[in-house]
Amino acid sequence: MADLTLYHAAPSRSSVVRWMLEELGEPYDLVLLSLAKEDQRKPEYLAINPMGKVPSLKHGDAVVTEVAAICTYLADEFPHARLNIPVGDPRRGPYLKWLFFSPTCIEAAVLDKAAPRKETPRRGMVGYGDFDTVMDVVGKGVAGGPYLIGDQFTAADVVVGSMLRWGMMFNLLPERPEFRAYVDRLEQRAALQRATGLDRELAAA
Ligand SMILES: N[C@@H](CCC(=O)N[C@@H](CS)C(=O)NCC(=O)O)C(=O)O
Repeated sequence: MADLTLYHAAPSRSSVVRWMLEELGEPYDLVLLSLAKEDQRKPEYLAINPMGKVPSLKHGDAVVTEVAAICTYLADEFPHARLNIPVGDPRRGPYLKWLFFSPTCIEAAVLDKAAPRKETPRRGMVGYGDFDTVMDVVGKGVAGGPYLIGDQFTAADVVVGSMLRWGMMFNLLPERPEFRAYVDRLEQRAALQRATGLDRELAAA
């Protein structure tokens, strides 16, 4: 039995963590949940994640939930993989910014655009401001590169990259050339190809 267990449904947001685990190269076990059968609402799973959502990760006795938190945690716990930016490194600020920016700004902006609210809230009330500003900020972030933190591929690329990849796949994001070039770069990674292939097999089973 591996020390790491991912509670997973394929494909879903837990696929992001699967990619992260493949990047780490650490052994992990999977517990598969069927969202269609509402396994995520069963008491035994709610005891792990009371939100009734995947992913969840168990590492020994520790439980971590929320995609970005799990990726940040894994990168710090397994620093040999060089997917984190350690405390004391001046690049840690921008690194953490991108890890938080993805769920709080990119995902929120994309989902609000896909399912607009009846009344548009004041820009000042909305954490992400407005959709176009979010897209411009991410566009600048990925334009240099090759990664968000320059030459080093990090957990932030797994989180932000997954969001852009998924958003373009479902036409929820504009197909900007800088987004496309960045996602194409990420898709060359063996770990992402492995995770995607394994998830395809699971989804087809
Ligand atoms: N904020 C959560 C979102 C997780 C989430 O919404 N997961 C979806 C799958 S993509 C889910 O579990 N849906 C099942 C449900 O809500 O019943 C995270 O980042 O981990």
